[in-house]
Formats: sequence, C-alpha cells, structure tokens
Amino acid sequence: MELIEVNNIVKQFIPNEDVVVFSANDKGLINRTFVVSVGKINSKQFILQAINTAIFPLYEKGLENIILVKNELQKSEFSYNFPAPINDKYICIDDVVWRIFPFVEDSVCYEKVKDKEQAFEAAKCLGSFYTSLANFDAEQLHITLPNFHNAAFRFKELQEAVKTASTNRLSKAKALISAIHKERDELHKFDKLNAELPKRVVHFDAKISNFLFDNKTCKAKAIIDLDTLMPGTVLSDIGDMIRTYSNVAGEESQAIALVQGDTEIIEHIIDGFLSVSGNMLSAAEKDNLEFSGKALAIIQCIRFLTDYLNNDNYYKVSYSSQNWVRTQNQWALYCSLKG
Ligand code: GN1
Ligand code: MG
Repeated sequence: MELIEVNNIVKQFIPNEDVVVFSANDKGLINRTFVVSVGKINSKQFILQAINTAIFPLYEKGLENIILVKNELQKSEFSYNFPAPINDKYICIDDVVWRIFPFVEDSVCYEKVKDKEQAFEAAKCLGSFYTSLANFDAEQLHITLPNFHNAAFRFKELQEAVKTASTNRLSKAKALISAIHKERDELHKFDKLNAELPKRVVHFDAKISNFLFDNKTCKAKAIIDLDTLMPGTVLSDIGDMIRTYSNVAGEESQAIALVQGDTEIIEHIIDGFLSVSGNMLSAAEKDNLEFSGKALAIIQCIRFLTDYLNNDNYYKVSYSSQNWVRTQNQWALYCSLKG
C-alpha cells in the first residue's frame, strides 16, 4: 500500500487531517492491519484495518455486536479499554471494507505470554469483561460465525477435506487423522457442555495478543480484536487462553518437541479469571475450566489440519508447510495437556 491510498481511506473517517506515516502490522492471521499516524502537528495514532470479508461475511452484524457490547460496558464498571470502530461504522472502498480504531497509547502487545503474572492479569481482565456483562442477555448478539467452536462441525469439515486433499498432503497427515479419530469422546464432551452451560458474551479469540498491557505498570489495559464477539460459553475463552498462554513454545513454533503446556500458567489463568468472576460462575462451569484447554487445543489442531488439507485457503501462511507445523504443534500441546 502507498501512503496516498492509505490517506484516501483514512480521510473518509477523519476528513480534516493527513496521514503522515503508516506501517503494516502482520500479527493477525486473518485481517490486514496498519498503524497510521494522522496530523503533522500533535500527530495521533490509529489502527486502520481491512476486514477479511471472506472469513467474516456477516461483518455488519459483527459491528452491531461490538456496538451493543460497547454500550453495555459503558454502563458498567469495566475499567479497561475496549477500542471499538471509530464513528461506529465501516466504509467499503473498491470492494474492501475498512474501519479505524483508536490506538491504545502506552500499550504493548505480546505474541507470547511473558510470565505467569501476565497470564493472571489477562485472565482478570477477561473476568471483569464477563462480570460487567453478567446482566446482558448474550442471545441478543448475532451468531456471525455459525459453529465456530462446534467440535462435531470441525470434525466433519476435516472429513470433507480428507476427500479432496492432495495425495502428498494426505499421506503426511494420515497417522494424525487416525489419532484424532480416537479422541472423539473429548470432542463430544465439549459440545455437550456447550449445550448445557449458561450462554454468555464470549470474545472467542482470547489469545494474549488480543490483550494490551500498560508499558509501565504491566497491568492489562485493553481487550481488542472484537470480530468474534458472540454468544457462547466460558469454556471457549478460558480454553483458548489455556491453549495459547500455556504453550511454552508458542503456536508458531516449529520445534514440536519443545511444545508443552505449563501447568503453573494454567493455574494462574484460572485463578486470575475466578478472582473477579468466581461468584458468577456455576459449579459446572468452574469444574470444566481446565478441560476446556485440552478441548480448544484439539479443535484448533483440527482447524489447522483441515486448512492444510484444503491447500491453505483460510489461515495466512508464509511457508508451504506452515499449517502442517501448526497442526503438529497443537497436537503436541493437546497430548501434553491430556497428561
Ligand atoms: C484466528 O486472525 P486471528 O489470529 O485473530 C482465528 C482464531 C484462531 C487463531 C489461531 C475468525 O485468529 O479462531 O484461534 O487464528 N480466528 C478466526 O491463531 O478464525
Ligand atoms: Mg482474532
């Protein structure tokens, strides 16, 4: 992208200022993100983002979800930033849907959890998000990604992908596919719990890079990446936290032998979350928090594997075997969490 193009887009949102500098941020696997500085004197930063509408076809409904949740949080005591799209709108330019967010000043984004205190902090922020929305009927939110964490659905997608996969990719994955088949009881358990547990407002992508931290105090400062806000159960968020924070090697690591779930981090996630939301959760929710990590690891393993067999049409890749590496990484994590 050229500066002039970026400037033309930003002007649709902020008419009287010019973009002086911008840079691409390639952290997400789905949307295209830029950090832009606007205004020559007292320049101010914003996040400019192009939505991947192939993955988020119901993005307008997604925006309605974000606005509903933002309004509810404003009425509550939620003390963290919740950067929602500026002017509550998206603008389509040449078939690309753009939006701008406020930049959270003095904040840092981590790709990997730094220590157990940070895991506690992020989980505490999530706990506050849940308690602040405790009286909000989550069923008011649109389901923008149907079956997002439905294990049976993800398993079926894998079976479909097997039918059309190339011989080369399928032969690599065969043994792992058989191993996944043996874990169907766990997948079934997760779906059954999701059908029974209370419906809450779920972030659905609670990884560490979706929390911003204060660069001085190290306290959690913001919760970001709101496209997946939907009704769901607490297991989806705590499960994703466990899956991503406890993995000592990190989700992108190619050193599969080093992948392992750190139990101390898991304890800190659960303690941090319960320190704020303990009174709100039912016994059945509390009893299954730890299980959710395992469930999310195998679901993510299936999702990466499906995409690998479909020749990488969902997750961005920077080398050809990346989805296969991610698959093996999640499988190793699942095995470690299973104990
Ligand atoms: C995707 O784009 P990103 O990194 O925010 C995905 C999550 C996965 C994650 C794996 C809409 O999120 O569900 O857990 O990759 N989001 C969607 O890193 O599929
Ligand atoms: Mg996301």
